[in-house]
Amino acid sequence: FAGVDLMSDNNISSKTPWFPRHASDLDNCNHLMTKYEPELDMNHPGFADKEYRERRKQIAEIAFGYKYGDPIPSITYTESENATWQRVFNTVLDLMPKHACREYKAAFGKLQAADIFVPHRIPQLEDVSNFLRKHTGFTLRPAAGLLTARDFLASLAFRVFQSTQYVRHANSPFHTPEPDCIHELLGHIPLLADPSFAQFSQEIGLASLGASDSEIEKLSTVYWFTVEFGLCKENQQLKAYGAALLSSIGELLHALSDKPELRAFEPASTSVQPYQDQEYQPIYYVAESFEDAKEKFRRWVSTMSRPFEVRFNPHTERVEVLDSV
Ligand code: NLE
Ligand code: FE2
Repeated sequence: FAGVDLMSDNNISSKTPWFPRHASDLDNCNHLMTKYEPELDMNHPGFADKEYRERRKQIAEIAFGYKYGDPIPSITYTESENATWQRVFNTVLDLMPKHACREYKAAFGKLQAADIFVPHRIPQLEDVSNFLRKHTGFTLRPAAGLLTARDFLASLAFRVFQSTQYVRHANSPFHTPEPDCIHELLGHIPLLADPSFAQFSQEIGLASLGASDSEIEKLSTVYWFTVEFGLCKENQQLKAYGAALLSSIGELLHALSDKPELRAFEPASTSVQPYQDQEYQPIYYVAESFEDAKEKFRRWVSTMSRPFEVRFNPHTERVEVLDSV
């Protein structure tokens, strides 16, 4: 049928980096980048806070112990953690009507209606995962911290989003360089409930499977400037859809001010733009729409060098490898 052959495993060259073939293989995709660990980074607001570091360790253990199919253990958040959430949540409520893209606002409303997004308590990942499953088939896995790009992107191929569960330090509620559950929840979750955006996220993931290190670098740069820091147009107006903008009032206002440089999203150039992850971005990329971003992304991905194609079979949660034709 149509010149497509399922390849046997032997046909993948021995030079192809290992990649997960089934959602349960993601149990092996939890390698951490160590650069932001509060233990190791002197600039981290939690560096000198022993209690905070203990709490982080305790919550990280949940992620390390997690296996495919387990329900995500719930966490009893402290009063102070819930208060941090509430501070950020209220800024999102204020800014979202004017500055967030329409898909974000629609999903945010559904999360409120489902009683998952409320001001006074941090949502539990298990409830969020069940919500997403109903809307786009995405589910969550707990992650202990910032993962390597290869592991993180691979999970997206299975419509699995690796989510941290700890909370940012109470001293830096409005901007943190590392992901935390407030960023995941207020930044990523609403759009993962949007079908078009979910598809875009999965396609970045599929493109990453078995890719070379330099291709992973390009794909994670595209991810950075779209899923994390993307701006889009809506009736000639600029709106935010990037998760790191929507979870940080500080950076959102910066992005929409006249300070940064704005460029049109064009995967070939966006994917090689160097970036830093400590301060606000000096450059943002503007997409015409999710559909347009997807189209451009597809065209660009087809120029990548991988000698095979992949497709995800949702019935078996398996990635099938196809000989490219
Ligand atoms: N800067 C974001 C925030 O403060 O919510 C987190 C970025 C994670 C890549
Ligand atoms: Fe993120």
